[in-house]
Amino acid sequence: MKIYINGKFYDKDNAKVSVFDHGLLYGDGVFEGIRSYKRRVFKLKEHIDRLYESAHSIMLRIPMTREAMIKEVVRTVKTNNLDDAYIRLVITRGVGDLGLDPRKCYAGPSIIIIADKINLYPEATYKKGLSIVTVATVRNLTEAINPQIKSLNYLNNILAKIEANNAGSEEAILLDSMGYVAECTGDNIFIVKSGQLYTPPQCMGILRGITRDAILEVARKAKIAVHEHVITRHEVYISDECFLTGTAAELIPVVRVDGRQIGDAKPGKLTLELLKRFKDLTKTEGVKY
Ligand code: PXG
Repeated sequence: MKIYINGKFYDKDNAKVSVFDHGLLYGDGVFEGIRSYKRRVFKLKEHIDRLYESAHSIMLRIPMTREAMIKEVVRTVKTNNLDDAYIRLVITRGVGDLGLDPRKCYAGPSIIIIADKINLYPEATYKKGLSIVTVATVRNLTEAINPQIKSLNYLNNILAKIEANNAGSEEAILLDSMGYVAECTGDNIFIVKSGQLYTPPQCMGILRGITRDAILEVARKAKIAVHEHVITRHEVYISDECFLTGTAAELIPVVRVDGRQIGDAKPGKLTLELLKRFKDLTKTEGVKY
């Protein structure tokens, strides 16, 4: 495995950053998780745009154009000779001192690209569906750390994941401070009711997932009515189908929420239809290498 750090490739054992890097000291930085399918990097431009928007929001200037970054991502998957890959792109504030002042990170950002494989859940879970729980940890407040910023500080999500794990579950639903459904720890959430698709809107304090947008895109093309609308837990409980979307998990059915059975406790018909259409999209969309 060859890992890209600031323009050079290193073996896994030698791919290192300083203990003074503010990405490590403070979680000061941004990242993206990207997938490639059959030598096509899926929605690469969208991921790079989101990365630069996250960076802009935290006033981290990435010392490379978006076009050059796209080339470096492609160069990294090519170098690793992977047909299907999970790509982790990490930009940290870089090396500073032990104070948190980002102005003192004189060396500038560290750019890291890792291309590897990832299997978030075993195949059986995709067939059976997930059982998930709502957790007490509220999603980060938009006015504090906007969930749209895909920052290196993921403690909000990790705490929710720990709560879910403690309750014997693989995934958590986080609510916003008003009690509405926001999203999961690394995925967006969808429900189906009477043949129509619902997902919380971007303004709800969620990460606007690229897989979420791709599902909305294929659903609209399939003439399925889609609503970006606030959702309560009650609406999740009485939904016909439920599923989660994310780059790592792709599209995973949910069959139980807080002990309530969803539909007939099997991956739903529309869920499986959308999964098929999503898979088809991954075959045709993306930057080739
Ligand atoms: N919400 C949050 C909070 C996320 O972190 C998504 C939604 C889905 O977004 P995309 O663009 O991937 O459709 C994410 C994705 C993991 C993992 O291991 C997930 C993410 C990042 C890193 C790891 O599941 N983020």
